[in-house]
Amino acid sequence: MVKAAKRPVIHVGRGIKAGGEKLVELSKKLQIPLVMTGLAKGLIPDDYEGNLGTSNRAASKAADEIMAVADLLIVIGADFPFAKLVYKTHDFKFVQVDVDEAQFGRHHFLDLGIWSDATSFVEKALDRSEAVPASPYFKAAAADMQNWKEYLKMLENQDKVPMQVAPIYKEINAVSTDDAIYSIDVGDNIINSFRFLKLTPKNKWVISALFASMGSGIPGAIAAKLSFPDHQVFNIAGDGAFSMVMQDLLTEKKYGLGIINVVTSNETLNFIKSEQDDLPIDHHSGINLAGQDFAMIAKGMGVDSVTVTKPSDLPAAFAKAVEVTNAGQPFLIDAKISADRGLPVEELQLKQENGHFVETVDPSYNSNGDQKPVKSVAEFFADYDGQDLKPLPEFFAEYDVKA
Ligand SMILES: Cc1ncc(C[n+]2csc(CCOP(=O)(O)OP(=O)(O)O)c2C)c(N)n1
Ligand SMILES: [Mg+2]
Repeated sequence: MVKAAKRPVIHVGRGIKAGGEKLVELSKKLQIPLVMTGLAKGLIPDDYEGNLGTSNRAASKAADEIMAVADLLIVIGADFPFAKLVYKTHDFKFVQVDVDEAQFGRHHFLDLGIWSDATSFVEKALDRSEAVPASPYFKAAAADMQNWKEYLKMLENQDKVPMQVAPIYKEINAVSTDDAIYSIDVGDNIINSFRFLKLTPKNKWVISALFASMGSGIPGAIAAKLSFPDHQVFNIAGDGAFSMVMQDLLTEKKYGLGIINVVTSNETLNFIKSEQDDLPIDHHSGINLAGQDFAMIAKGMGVDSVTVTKPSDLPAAFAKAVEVTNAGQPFLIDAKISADRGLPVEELQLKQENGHFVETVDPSYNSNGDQKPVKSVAEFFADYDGQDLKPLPEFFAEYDVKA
């Protein structure tokens, strides 16, 4: 099946655990790009050129595009909760490698089921396969991801005021120890942590992946600090999610838990606002939040804190956070950010036309007219400062990949 495929993709889940490096070897050997489920983030090195990131909404552009053109999907050790959206877009052959045979065919019609744990399968596949020459398809996929990475880097270095979220993640990455633990609350921080947070197998992180329960940030961070007192621990939460559980800052204080609390305050339930952007409704509903002074609230509970409104103030704020938390006390950074929508890569669609692929924006995008109407993919990218982003078909043309 691999030999017959023109555009194979491996979709890997957290079943790969300690086998990430081996999977990279297999991906290179067979020239098959990797897409991860969210929970596999960190298990495959971010700097591997064939790692295209995560797919669906909390996603990278390259992963969504490659999934949309795949003609063979090999799912290894994954139980992808958004399979019904992503796997249903078009026909491809479907191979599932799973340690639990009862899961076979759960998310897609099965062409082949392989009953194995992920790493053993990868080891055997390495052993029994022949290397293929460098493929234009793989090169185009890697170039597409490189283009996306450059876009993210540009966003991290933007110094816009009101502040955007990317510079905050840049600073979190900069002060993080190599075994830091992150508790990511539900909302835009899921999308943004998948895009910006640097994770390796040494890091631990907790996220409410399946039920998406807002308010999981502080409890996750408290659990992390109590379980791993010697590790640096972050709680990263939106203002809506943080407000639901902020009374437990007092718990952090009472038990001397050196947690760095980062609140991304945009006065909006922004994750939901973005969904409403694409619904045919006249106006947004129930998404506005009143602004609050989280730094003052924290101080009222005896927790040291700072408010940040511009990127140039981030380094000092995080330096203070590190100093205070290293001394065994919690700290809070109230980062006032804009409620701009992040580039909704899930709106990109690809279809085959006369031997090549055409990329368009889903017609339901911006149904309620809140964003500017877009006539082309280039305009769509430009609305998110992505003037230098290129659609996947351009890379296919560059590397002479036939549909
Ligand atoms: C308990 C709960 N209520 C509602 C939701 C639906 N929901 C998902 S994200 C979100 C908004 C999150 O807003 P905020 O914490 O301010 O983060 P932002 O997206 O603005 O960064 C909502 C209401 C949820 N996931 N969990
Ligand atoms: Mg918010």
